[in-house]
Amino acid sequence: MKLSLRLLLLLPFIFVMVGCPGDDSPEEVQVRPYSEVYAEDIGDIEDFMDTHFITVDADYNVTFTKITGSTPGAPISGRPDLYFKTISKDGVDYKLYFIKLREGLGNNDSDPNNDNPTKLDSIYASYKGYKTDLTSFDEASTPDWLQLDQVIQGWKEIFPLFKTGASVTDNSTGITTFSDFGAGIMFIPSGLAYFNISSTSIPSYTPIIFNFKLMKLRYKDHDGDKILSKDEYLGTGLVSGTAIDSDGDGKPNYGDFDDDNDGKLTKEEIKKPIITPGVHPGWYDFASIPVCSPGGNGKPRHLDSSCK
Ligand SMILES: [Ca+2]
Ligand SMILES: [Ca+2]
Ligand SMILES: [Ca+2]
Repeated sequence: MKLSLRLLLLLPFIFVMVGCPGDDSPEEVQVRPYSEVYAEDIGDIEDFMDTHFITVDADYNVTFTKITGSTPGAPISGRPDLYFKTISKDGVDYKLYFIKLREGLGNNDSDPNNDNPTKLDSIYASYKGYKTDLTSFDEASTPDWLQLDQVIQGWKEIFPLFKTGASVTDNSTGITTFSDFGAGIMFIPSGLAYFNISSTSIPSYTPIIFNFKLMKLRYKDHDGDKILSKDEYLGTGLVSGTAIDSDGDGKPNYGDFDDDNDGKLTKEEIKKPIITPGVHPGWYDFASIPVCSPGGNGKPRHLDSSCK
């Protein structure tokens, strides 16, 4: 758990400092160009997918095997459940490949809008990470809670495409059994992972592979205004999008205590909970927050600075 969290935290430094032989002063090592590294990474990933196959057991545990004369198999690159998502970042259009072994059926509360995490939320997931030589650098064989706003970008992009499952806890043993969870594999170029950051288990500029299972999620409320961050970030319930900054002060709504900059805190502008049965119990239903009327501009009252 501790190792997993430490590995997945992406530290925002740009230069690594190394000692120079015969000189006590550190030397700055220039970071390699993103496009140059990506060309190598995607070559490694696509070569891996052409030369390996996977086997998946009944509980969605994955084994990777190199295709040889004695271990024949259908390459990953030909699988019908292989997809990719394009991520434009640092001047590179990254191809982020993933396999949907099972999208996940969601929890069993009949609400389809609370089964996918967003890139801001907490997930309860098991996973195993590999380099393309199939050495494993990290594993959580039983699920851990992880915060998607604090992990590598590859995870932020892929987990929202999957759904959680259902869980049942045996009260006598305390053992929880999961079913119908999302399960997949992602192939991450280093520019969407650790890039120039080097650790003992992952050298800099290393593309990495994870297989994973998404068991549960917790939607977060970063600014404590009782509107879930996913609704403040996206507004429309989509799984990808741009952070909304209603008052244009540089703080996105999910981290702004006063979204319309009218001097009243968002949580005070919405006086009382508006709860639709079955929809995020205990939280405001974003779609039901009233507009200011008469005289308002049709926006929810906490986003309408003319609403006093
Ligand atoms: Ca909030
Ligand atoms: Ca703002
Ligand atoms: Ca306000």
